[in-house]
Amino acid sequence: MTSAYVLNGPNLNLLGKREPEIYGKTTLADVERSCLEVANELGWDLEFRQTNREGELVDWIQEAGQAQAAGDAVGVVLNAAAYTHTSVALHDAIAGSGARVIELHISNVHRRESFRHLSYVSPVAAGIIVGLGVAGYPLALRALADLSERS
Ligand code: CA2
Repeated sequence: MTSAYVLNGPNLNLLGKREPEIYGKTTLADVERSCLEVANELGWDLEFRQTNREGELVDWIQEAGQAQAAGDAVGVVLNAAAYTHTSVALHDAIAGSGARVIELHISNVHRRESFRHLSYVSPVAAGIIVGLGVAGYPLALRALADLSERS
């Protein structure tokens, strides 16, 4: 079955447990459930993962790119969290693997500190969803479906 990857970066394991005024009260397990509903509807397997390690995100993006090239995956919803703003390695992994990536942020990073305004992911992303809360995750999966049908 075709897979969709939802990859989450550092500290997102704390979602719903800390800073609810910024990120809300929904946990990452709740987000996974909402993604599973959409994946089931679209007939996809879901690879929903979180890591605090940059290199692990690089490995997973390469894995997704290879699966996509083999016709076994539609792409990646990527909330790279703080690595968004720092990681040339993630930029290179996306560009080098050819993975179709929707960049996602729960908060509106453009209303926050200026260091969150720069993204190394955006120039190699197919699209970006920012500031819609955790509702952005299922929307991003639907966007992957649209994009993969069009290409
Ligand atoms: O808004 C987003 O989704 C972010 O990617 C979240 C990152 C932040 O560094 C980005 O600028 C924007 C932070 C993820 C940490 O998540 C936490 C959740 C709850 C409590 C503490 C951290």
